[in-house]
Amino acid sequence: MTETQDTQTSESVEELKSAAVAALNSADSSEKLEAWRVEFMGRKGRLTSLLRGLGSFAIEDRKIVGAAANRLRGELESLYEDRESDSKSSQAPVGSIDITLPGRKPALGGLHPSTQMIREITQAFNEMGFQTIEGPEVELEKYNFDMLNIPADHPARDQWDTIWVDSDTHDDVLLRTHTSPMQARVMEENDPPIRVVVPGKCYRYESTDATHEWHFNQVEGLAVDEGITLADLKGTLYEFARRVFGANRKVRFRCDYFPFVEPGVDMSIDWNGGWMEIMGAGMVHPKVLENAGYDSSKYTGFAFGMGPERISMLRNEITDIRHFFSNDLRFLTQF
Ligand code: FA5
Repeated sequence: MTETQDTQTSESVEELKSAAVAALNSADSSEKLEAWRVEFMGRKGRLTSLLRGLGSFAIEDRKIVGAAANRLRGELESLYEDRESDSKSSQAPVGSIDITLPGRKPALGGLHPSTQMIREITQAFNEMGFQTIEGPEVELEKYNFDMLNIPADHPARDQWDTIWVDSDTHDDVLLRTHTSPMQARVMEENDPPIRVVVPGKCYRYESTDATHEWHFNQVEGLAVDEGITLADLKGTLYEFARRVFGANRKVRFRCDYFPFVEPGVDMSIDWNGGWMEIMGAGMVHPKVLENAGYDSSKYTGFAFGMGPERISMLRNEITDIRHFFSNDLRFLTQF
C-alpha cells in the first residue's frame, strides 16, 4: 500500500467512526436507535460495506484497515448496547406502571383471636391489681408436678397427659401441661404480697374434640397475702365474668379437685342449654405454699387457670375449638 492509499483508507474508518458516534448521540428514540443500527451495523450497513470492500485491498493494507474496522465494530457495538439499555430503563416506568389504576389497600395482618382474648382477660385482671408475667413453655417436671403437690406416683398426674421432650426416657423435661408451674416459680422468687396473671401456651398428649385441643392457651392467676379467703376468690372471679360476659350471663361455680388447691372449684358458663367449663381454681394448698418456703400459718392465697380459647368460643359463638389453630383465613379474618 502506498502512503496515500493508507492515509485514505484509515481516514475512511475514522470518518465512519465520527459519523456513527454523532448519529448515535442524536438518536433520541428507540425508532431512531433502530434506524442507526440498520444504517451502520446492519447486513447492508456502512461498516459491513467497508469490511466487504477490504477484499480489493493489497494484502498488507487489508491487515491494517481490517484491524481498524474490526476495532470500530467492537466499539460501536458496545456504544449501541449502552444506549439501548439506557433507553429501555428510562422507558420502563412508563411502560410497566399504570398510573391511572386506582390504589388498592395493602393486606394488613391482625392479632390472632387467642391473642385478642388473652389481652382482654389480662387487662381485666390488670385493672383489679394483677401484674402480667410470662414463663417457659418447656418446663421441668419439678415445677409442672412436684412443687404442685403431685408426686411421681400420684394418680392425679393422669389428669394431664404429658408430652415429654425425650419420649423414650421420660426425662424430667416436658412441654408444660398447664400454666400452674408458674405459681411455684413466682413464689420461689418473690415474697408476698403477690398478685399475678400468667398467659401462655400449654400442651397435652390427648385427642381433640370440639372443646379440646392438644395445644391451647391458659391464663393462670395467683394471689397470696395475709388473710385471703375463698370469698376473695369468688368475688374476683365473678367480677371477671361480669367484665367479660356481661352481668346477665349465667355462671356456675362448684367444687372440683386439683391437688394443688384446697378447697378446689371450677367455673362454667352457660352454653347452648348446658355448661362449658372455663377454668379450675381454688385456695392454694398449704403444701404448695410450704414447698415455696412460705409460712402457711401466716399466708393464704387463691389460684385459677382458665382457657382463653373456650372463653372466646362462648363470646363469639364458635362451635369448635379446632378453628383457632387450623389457620383458615375465612375464620381468622372475622376477628
Ligand atoms: C388445670 O389445668 C389447672 N392447672 C387449673 C387450676 C389452676 C386449678 C390453679 C386450680 C388452681 P384444667 O385441666 O381443668 O385445669 O384446665 C383449666 C382450663 O384450661 C379449662 O377449664 C379449659 O378452659 C382449659 N383447657 C384445659 N384443657 C384444654 C384443652 N385440651 N383444650 C382447650 N382448653 C383446655
